[in-house]
Amino acid sequence: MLQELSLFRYQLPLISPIWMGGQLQTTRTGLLLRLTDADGFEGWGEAAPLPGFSHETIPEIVLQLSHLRTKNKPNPPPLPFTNWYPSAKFGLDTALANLQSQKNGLPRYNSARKTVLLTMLLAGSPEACLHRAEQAVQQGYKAVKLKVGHGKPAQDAALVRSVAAIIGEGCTLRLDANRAWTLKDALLFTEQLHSVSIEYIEEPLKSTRYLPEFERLTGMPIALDESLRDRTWDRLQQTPFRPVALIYKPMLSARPRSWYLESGIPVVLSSSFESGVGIQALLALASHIGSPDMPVGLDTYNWLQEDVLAPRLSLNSPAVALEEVLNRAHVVKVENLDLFRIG
Ligand code: OSB
Ligand code: MG
Repeated sequence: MLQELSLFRYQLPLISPIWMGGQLQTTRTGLLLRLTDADGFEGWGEAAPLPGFSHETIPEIVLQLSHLRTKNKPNPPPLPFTNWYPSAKFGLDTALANLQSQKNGLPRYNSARKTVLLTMLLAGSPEACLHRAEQAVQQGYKAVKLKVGHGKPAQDAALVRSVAAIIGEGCTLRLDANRAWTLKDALLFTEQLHSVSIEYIEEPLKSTRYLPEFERLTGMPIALDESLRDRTWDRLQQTPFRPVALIYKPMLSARPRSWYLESGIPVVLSSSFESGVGIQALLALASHIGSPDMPVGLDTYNWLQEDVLAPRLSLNSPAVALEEVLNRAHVVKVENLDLFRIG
């Protein structure tokens, strides 16, 4: 029997300000959910809508979750909504999974897997990106992801060539343009790449209707991220266009996990600046879905200057050991959180 649902609000400083939702954010704010059962077991989850990407807000999630008056309800509680906000659903599902694993003493990750591979995110100034790329090679990363679309297409292409020269053959290069370019700019960019090998580029175009043409003209492998969250995908399905990967961010996506897994297209699980609680849930999920040699994108964690967990998770290596990051040594620092509401 579930005894209690407590909601806590956290606010964590970022290591440097980031543009989100048209604003320069210096902190990340979210909700933590704590489910407690009659035997005193706890399960933690995180619901943290991302400004500029999520459609829901924290007060809306609180309202939705407040319908779960959990006292003396069966476990799991009946879910009164069919239209869960993605972040609320992620928080609740993962809190329940965490509670279940605390109760039965079994890990919530797939114990047939020892590690999960991570990508390194290259962002910031070109110098910073090049420096990080060197670190990625030294540390043995299998994939890096570079943000493009900020400078002129030719400058971006030059940076991509430099990064590619640094990382060499053993590490793949993923790009993300976050819909920055017109078709013309995207073509200018690709022309200047010369023969650099790219694993894929996420969302190259402002106007997604030209994705099939861009793919046809350049042969560049394309991954979809934002386009899965609006109506673009429905239109693209009527074309010969085929993405090589789908970026799956459970905190932001209204699509069920089964939709991604049944698409027949490789899925790349990614984070959305979650705290350690959400990242632990994503790592557990990563061990259950997808192939063991597909690196996942959880590097946003390293953009947080502080965490709700102590000790912090160590996500600074190309392969993270599941038993090291998903164990009881990492506890939520409840005293640093604002209690929002108890249901
Ligand atoms: O642009 O893919 C993005 C995180 C939050 C919002 C948008 C994005 C991201 C990431 C996640 O880049 C990290 C990753 O994919 O490696
Ligand atoms: Mg993206």
